[in-house]
Amino acid sequence: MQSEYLRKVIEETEAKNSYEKEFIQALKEVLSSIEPVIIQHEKEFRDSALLERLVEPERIVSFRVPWTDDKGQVQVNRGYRVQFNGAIGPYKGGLRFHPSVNQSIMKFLAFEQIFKNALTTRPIGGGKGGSDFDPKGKSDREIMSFCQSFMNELQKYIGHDLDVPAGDIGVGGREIGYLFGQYRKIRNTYEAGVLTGKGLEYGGSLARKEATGYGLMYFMREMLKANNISLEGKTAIISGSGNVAIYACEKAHQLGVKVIAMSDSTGCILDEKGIKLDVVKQIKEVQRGRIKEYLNFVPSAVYLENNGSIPAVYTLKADIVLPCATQNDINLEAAKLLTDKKIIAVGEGANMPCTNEAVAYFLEHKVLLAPGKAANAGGVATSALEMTQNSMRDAWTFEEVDRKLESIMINIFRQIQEAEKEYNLNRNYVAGANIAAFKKISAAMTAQGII
Ligand code: NDP
Ligand code: 2IT
Repeated sequence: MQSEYLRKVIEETEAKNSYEKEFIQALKEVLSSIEPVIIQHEKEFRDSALLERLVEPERIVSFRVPWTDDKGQVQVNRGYRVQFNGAIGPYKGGLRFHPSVNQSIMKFLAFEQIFKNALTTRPIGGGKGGSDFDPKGKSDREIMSFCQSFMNELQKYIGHDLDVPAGDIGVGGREIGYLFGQYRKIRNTYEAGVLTGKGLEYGGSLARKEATGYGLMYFMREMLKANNISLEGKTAIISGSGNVAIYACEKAHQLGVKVIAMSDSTGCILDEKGIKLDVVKQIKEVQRGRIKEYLNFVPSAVYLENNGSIPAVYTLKADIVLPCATQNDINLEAAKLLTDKKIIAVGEGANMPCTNEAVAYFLEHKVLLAPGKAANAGGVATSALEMTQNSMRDAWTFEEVDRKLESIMINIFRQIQEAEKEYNLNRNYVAGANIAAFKKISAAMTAQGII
């Protein structure tokens, strides 16, 4: 590393947050790749402590969430909201309900979100929240009870011009409904734009549910096109079978890609004839079951249980790999295995699904890598479109929202290409995305003074 200033900021931030490994991982990936811009503006950034301010969240709240289960037993979880950077607009980012949630995971997600949101070109800053609550196996009544208690506290910190949460792992339409209802009851006002991912009956946007997965495939099409490769006729494997995975699969099929495998945290299904998505939707969206149940509908498919350090889905062979589950799903070992199988491209539907070592390996071996903060930005971009519709008290058609989403994804790829050209990045789209986003964020922060 050439920049003394950059090295110092990374070292000091790491020392100060040494117990937050996911946050440090995200920080290092971003900061190391924006060095060419830092070098150009080193004195200005150093004098205004721009990087020191960038790595310190504007605000973090952590709170107690007591709720009562169906047996009458009181349970206590921990809730979070990280409001990382509001220079470009109200804090915006999802809520994650998963037992693994802790402050490090919240901070890495919120940090990534600042850059992702900048790339969308919509006026939204970066935030994230959630809880270590585990929705698996809970009744609807328990989910509602938890969501209401969570909102009792969260409502103090959010608002349509302040901070606008949405879904993420474990938070979908059902949870957003309960959260919105409680916010409305407590505030005694119909503030539609305070949450996105709402139901269509009460202010939600058409195509928001589909947006992250669809956007991922629009981005992949652009990236491959720039490398003279067509998506059509390719095969793909997808990790995960939640919101992002399902709609990535749907758009992949529409674009002529055959998806042969999907997974959940216990294992994957392989269907060489092409995944039957209506079956996956029935299992995951209606029954809230396990991916293994696919075999009850399609007996010719194969189920592979996870065992060992690589999720089973990554031991399969395909042209395109779409990690749409969770962070650090692809480690170096998995990256080597996939590269040996001659994959063409990886599209990060999830946030930080590849370890930094895996990213470096893919880049070194010329696997085209679509970084999450660009490739999965379609979800939050469409959330911003939902906010716009809420402000206008209007509702656009599916086609209108989808068209806007597509042009946002094309524009994100263009911004990355411009950075690629300007800084000679040679198809390193990870660096391209980080640089394009950082230029915008640093300009907004500089313009607003030292705050
Ligand atoms: P869902 O809760 O709908 O689905 C998550 C999927 O990932 C499930 O199939 C889940 O399996 C699987 N999974 C596997 N391992 C894990 C693990 N260790 N922890 C959590 N989940 C695991 O979430 P989404 O589809 O909304 O989110 C998937 C990813 O995409 C996340 O990284 C999220 O941050 C990112 N993302 C989401 C956006 C959105 O709009 N929803 C936008 C941009 C990014 P199981 O059921 O077995 O837990
Ligand atoms: O990671 C993400 O971008 C999301 N979970 C979506 C956030 C949003 O506000 O729609």
